[in-house]
Amino acid sequence: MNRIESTGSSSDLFGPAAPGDRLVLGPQAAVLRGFSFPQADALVAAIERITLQAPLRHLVTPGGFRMSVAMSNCGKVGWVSDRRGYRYDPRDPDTGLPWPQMPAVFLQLAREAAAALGFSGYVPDACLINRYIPGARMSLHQDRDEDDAVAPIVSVSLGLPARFQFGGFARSDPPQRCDLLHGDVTVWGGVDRMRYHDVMPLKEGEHPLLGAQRLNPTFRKVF
Ligand code: MD3
Ligand code: FE
Repeated sequence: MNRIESTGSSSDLFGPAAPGDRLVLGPQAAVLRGFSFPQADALVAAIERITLQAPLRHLVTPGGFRMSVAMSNCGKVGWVSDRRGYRYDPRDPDTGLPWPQMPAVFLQLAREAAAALGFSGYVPDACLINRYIPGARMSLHQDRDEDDAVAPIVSVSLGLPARFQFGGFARSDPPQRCDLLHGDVTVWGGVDRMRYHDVMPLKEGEHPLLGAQRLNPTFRKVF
């Protein structure tokens, strides 16, 4: 098995994306290639169930822009945005209902991926589910709405590939790039937790399991 242990000294990291590869992005951040591939069908089925109760929707930023990524959540709290700001909310503002429970297959995968980077006993409170269609993007940001700034964010890529860029701790730090493929899991914790990152506009395509979309459940320890 080909294990990439690059520390990312060049600005573009396109390691061969074979299942089992580990693309090292920082001391406490890596892409685990194909880590969720065995569970992909179960993950997609769980997302379908969750989004029946809590439909994917385009949130509005505090600045008044409609996000191109559609979002939903499961877990104790969910990430939401509106004109008042960003926050974690125990209820879905669209329905007034609690968010759907985090499925066991989500918890297990997040725990195993976090453990692979040395974060043992990871129990996320929230899972933000992102859906990209061609053209959708996520602009440069840090994830700083969680009280726990050390516990990792674990992110699963399903469906069409996405060009992901991750920078440093200042907005202007030059980013490195990598493509996130179906089945890949990324883990970002500790010293890498506050890196700036963005996702380039999704390219057109047709994925055998998911069609013209990318689904990206991202696990967070909020409290
Ligand atoms: C680096 N999602 O939901 S996943 C997000 O692919 C988000 O949809 C992207 O950024 C997506 O906030 C990126 C990879 C990822 C997730 C969280 C991170 C990278 C991260 C947190 C800190 C640094
Ligand atoms: Fe993010």
